[in-house]
This record gives sequence, structure tokens and C-alpha cells, in this order.
Amino acid sequence: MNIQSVELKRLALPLKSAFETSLDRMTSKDFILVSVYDKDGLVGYGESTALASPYYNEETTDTVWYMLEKFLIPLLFDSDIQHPDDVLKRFAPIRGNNMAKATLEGAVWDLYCKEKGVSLASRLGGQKDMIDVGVSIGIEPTVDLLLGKVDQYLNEGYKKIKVKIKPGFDVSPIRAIRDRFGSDVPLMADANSAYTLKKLPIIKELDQFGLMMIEQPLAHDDMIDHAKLQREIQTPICLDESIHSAEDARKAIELGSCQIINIKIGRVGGISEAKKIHDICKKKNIPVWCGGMLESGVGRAHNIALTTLPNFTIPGDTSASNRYWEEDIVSPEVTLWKPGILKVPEGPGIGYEIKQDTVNKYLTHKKVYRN
Ligand code: OSB
Ligand code: MG
Repeated sequence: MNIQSVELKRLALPLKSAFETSLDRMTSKDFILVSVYDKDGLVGYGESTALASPYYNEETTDTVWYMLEKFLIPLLFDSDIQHPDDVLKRFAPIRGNNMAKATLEGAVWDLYCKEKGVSLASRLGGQKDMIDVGVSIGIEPTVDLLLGKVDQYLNEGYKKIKVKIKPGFDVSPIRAIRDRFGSDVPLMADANSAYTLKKLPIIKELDQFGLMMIEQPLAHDDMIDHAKLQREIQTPICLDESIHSAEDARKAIELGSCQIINIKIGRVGGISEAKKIHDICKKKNIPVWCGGMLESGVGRAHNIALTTLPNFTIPGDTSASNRYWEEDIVSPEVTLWKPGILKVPEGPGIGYEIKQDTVNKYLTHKKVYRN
């Protein structure tokens, strides 16, 4: 592919409103935008999905920058890359740091598709020209404020309402949503690992609400207790934090730890690995959906392309730009085409342009590396 240079830009993009989980409270997204240039001046874009603090997983925006500069960019420059799948193979000797790896790999996928003049979605084998999407709502200060947000997003047509829960903010908000909006609302809860099997009675109460699924109720590194829990409840368990690779997915399915998997490109180390997980789950009849990490339009564009694969049968967390930002860094912004539906862009690569003036407005740090 003749990669000539890599540029890292660190941005701090303010969220419209704070996003709180059982782990953390975020008011802006601090991330790295990576641009990979080839000899013809074509450019591929990627975005780091790590958060500023190591509470969701062990990576942070600082560790991603460090890994890119110290190890991953030098490895990319080591010799020519023929295909984006080669990137993760080359990174394989480095343990972990999946979000750092995926940042660069995503940019190489975009560049590769632009060189071929095809969209990322079609190159991955995607067959949809539109995707159903949902919305992930953080823990709100009161149940009333949460109900207001649910109302707003249902009016916008989002096809899945995911609410964050934690001990002390679980049964009451879920009951309130069911009481106000009825049992037909496609509703799920994400605990971000906030429970243990000692809280089984609470989880059994949640089991009464006909939720689509409960996401990552137990420890981030557990598969055994999730399997025990799945045997105790009807609601499907969906794993997020526990799945870092296709091998993890295989083991979780074999153990019965989940019935659904949330695929996040960053968490699993890139698009090539995400596609492998998709394929394994498809074979085993485990539906998947695309999770999110409050990405800007660049990360969302990669998520949209991935979601066009056939086993993404459950609406993901890829919401429109205006759910997160006053101003996104892509043009056109990600907007709902019809209620709860995003159109898959047809242009080459990720199919969105970058608004450089907006990037520069939120830029905090920048560096260029030459091959
Ligand atoms: O657990 O899925 C999660 C955001 C940050 C960290 C973890 C999670 C999330 C989300 C947001 O749920 C999904 C999105 O809208 O990007
Ligand atoms: Mg989650």
C-alpha cells in the first residue's frame, strides 16, 4: 500500500450532556484521530475508542498514543502492507492494547478501500444499505430525567433503548420505563460489571421486565459466573467487556456465558477481528450488535460499515451525531435517515469527509511520523 506517513491528532470534543455509567462520568471525549497517507496523497482515517481513564478497560488515550508512537507505527512502517488483515497479524506479538491496535488498523482499512475506490461496508462483505440503530442512555440524576430522555429518543425513532444501571439504580428505573412506555419498548440494561452473583435476587427482579438482554452484569474478566447466571434467568446475557477476541467469543459461547455479543471494534483490536467474531457467532446462531464508545463521526463511520454484515441483527449503539455533539468532525454529520435508521454511505472508504476546521478547533496535540 506504500504508506508514507501517519499523523496523530488529539482532540477533546465536548459532549452535549454528561454520560455516566457504573464506572465513570464523562463530559467530553478525549481521543486520537489518526490519518494514514499513501504515496499518492490518499488518506485513511481511524479513531481511538479508549476513554481518558482506565475504568472501562485498562487502556487510556495516553496509553494509546504511547503504544502508537513507540511500537505500532514503527511496526506498520517495517515493511509494506498488502491487505488490512496484515496489520493485526503484524501487531500480534504485542499483548493487549487492542484499542491502540484498532486505531491504526481502522485507518488502514479506510485507506485501502479508498485506493480501491470501494466503500468499507461493501469491501467487508456488507449487504445492507441502511441499518437499524438504538441509543445508550447514561445513569441520570433522577428517574424522571431518565424518563424524559427515553421519551425524546423514542420520539426520534431509536429502535433499542439501552439504559445504564448500577446497584441502587436498577429495578426502579426499569420499572418506571415499563410503567410509562409499556412492555413493547425494545429495552435493555447495561451494568458495566457492577454486580456479582451475591446480587442474584436483584438480577432476578430485573428478569421480570422482558428485557431484550442484560449487558455485562458481572465482572469484566469473567465467563464462568456469567454462565451460572444465564442458567438462572430467562433474559439473554450479552457480553461486552469480557470479549476481546474471536477466541473469547468461542469460549463464551461454548460455556453458555451469553446468548448475544456486543462487538466493539476497539475492544477486540480491529475490524479484522470484529469480522471473525461476527462469523463465529453467525455459525453458532448467536446474534450480535455493534457497541460504541462515544466515538466521533470517524469511529461511528467504521461502526456503520461493520454493522452491514448479516449477523448484526440487533440494533446497535451507533446513534446520530446530534445525540453526542453540538458539532461533529465529519461531513455530512451522521443523521437519522428515517426514524431509527441510518443510511450506509456509498462513497469510498468510510464515506465521510473530515471537517478540518472543526478538528483544529478541538485539537490539543499533534505529531507526524514519516516512513
Ligand atoms: O458499556 O457500552 C458500554 C460508552 C462508554 C463506555 C462503555 C459503554 C458506552 C456506551 C455508549 O454504552 C455507546 C455509544 O453511544 O457510543
Ligand atoms: Mg457495555
